[in-house]
Amino acid sequence: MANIELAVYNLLETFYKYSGKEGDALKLNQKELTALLQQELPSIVQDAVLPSIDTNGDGEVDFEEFISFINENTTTKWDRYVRALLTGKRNTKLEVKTATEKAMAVLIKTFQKYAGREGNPLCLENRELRDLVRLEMPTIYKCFQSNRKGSADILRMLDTDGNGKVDFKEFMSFLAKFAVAVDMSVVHSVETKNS
Ligand SMILES: [Ca+2]
Ligand SMILES: [Ca+2]
Ligand SMILES: [Ca+2]
Repeated sequence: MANIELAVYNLLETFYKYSGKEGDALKLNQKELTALLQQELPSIVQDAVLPSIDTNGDGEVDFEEFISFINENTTTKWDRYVRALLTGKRNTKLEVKTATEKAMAVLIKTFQKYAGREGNPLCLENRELRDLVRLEMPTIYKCFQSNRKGSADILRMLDTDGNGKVDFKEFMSFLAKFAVAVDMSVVHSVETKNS
């Protein structure tokens, strides 16, 4: 499977592995969240408490809240990674001890791989973006194709500040929306069928 899509599926899988342990199977309670953070995200703040992730304040963490937490932390990792690269530090490795850390590293490395081909090495220009979506997110690419949309439409959709290129932050917000859409179509369609 394509890198980016695989990373998104890994994040989904991790979330439901922990949310299914007790109580509401589609949400993480404090205990499940703590277990997930300790076992899957040792490189991220360990004192991340539920209220800071639970943005709708219902006392639990749903997939959408989880993915914005991942989005924020992956962007922080990217900033740190780029700063280290720019200052010529040798130690620019990303932590990849768990499947979740690996998924985050894949997002960073894949973005960097395509962004570095031409123009600004920290942003995806039109052609780079098209290739990334075509090869690493084929499901989205097919969607655009069947709606007769071209690479300019892909760029317009991701480039929220309209400067003609896609930075890591814009890429991650798109990815978070994609992850939530996958969650809706995969997990919640099963839920409706069963009820
Ligand atoms: Ca919540
Ligand atoms: Ca570029
Ligand atoms: Ca932009």
